[in-house]
Amino acid sequence: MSNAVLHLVGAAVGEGASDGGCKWGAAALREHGIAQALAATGRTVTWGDTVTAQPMLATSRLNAIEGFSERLAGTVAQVLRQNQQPLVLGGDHSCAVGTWSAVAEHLRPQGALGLVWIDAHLDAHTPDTSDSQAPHGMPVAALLGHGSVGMTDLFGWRHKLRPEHLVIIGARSYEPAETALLDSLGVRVMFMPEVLERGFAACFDEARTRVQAGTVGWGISFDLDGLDPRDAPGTGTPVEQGIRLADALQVLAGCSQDPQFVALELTEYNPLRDFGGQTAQAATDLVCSMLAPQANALGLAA
Ligand SMILES: [Mn+2]
Repeated sequence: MSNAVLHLVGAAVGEGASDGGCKWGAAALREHGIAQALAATGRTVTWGDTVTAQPMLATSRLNAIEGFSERLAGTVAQVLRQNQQPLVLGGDHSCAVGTWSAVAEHLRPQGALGLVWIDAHLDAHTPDTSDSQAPHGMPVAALLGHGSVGMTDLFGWRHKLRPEHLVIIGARSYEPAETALLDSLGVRVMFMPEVLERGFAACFDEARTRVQAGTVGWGISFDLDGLDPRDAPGTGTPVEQGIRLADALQVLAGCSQDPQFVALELTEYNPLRDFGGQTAQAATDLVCSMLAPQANALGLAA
């Protein structure tokens, strides 16, 4: 749906993380000019509502994220009903629950959702396994149907993602409970040593093939901490030795051209940890590369 109107949705949530700085990520990217940069690639861009987490109305941090997820999901579902393409800008990664629950709900009458998850972390904790109890470490588990009902059962149904329709790329910081869950479900995880050995291009190619098999639509949830902190220091939870920005820009260029590409989410931009706008620019370049109407709009190889 590369000709669709690109509809930016801000996800102003930091309550899912221990350091809440990501709450200001979407506003900072907007200020940086991400919408204008996307328009300059030739896309028609509109910026709809920013959905804001409201912890003062909640009984706990988890409860705050549950309420936020429901409201974000409602907003994204409305974008999809208008046949527009959502670009959700986080926000800590707990926003993925709302984003992808809505996409799964939208696709449900036709079939299943496929998802490529690029991240330094596995985000596969549940409230039963998480020491920090930070909800931004839980969205993968929730989308797979594990965790608090308020995160797993949006739109009144569970298992938004089937394990074989998910591939995680770039993981290098995780806990045994997370690998135990993902192993038991059979989720394909490309840990960072594999990415370094095979190259990001080969890994993404395999991931795209896997998430397209048996699904009717797919998307990418890109946690900026999947990138190497040398290229993107301003993230919620940076981890050394990640995917290099230049590789990501080249490999992901034009990926939204695929007719089954439904939505993109970019998360964990923390402007309080950025230096000179380096990470904001990296985020802007990334979304422009992925969403440009032609793969070579930035002079990049297809
Ligand atoms: Mn994440």
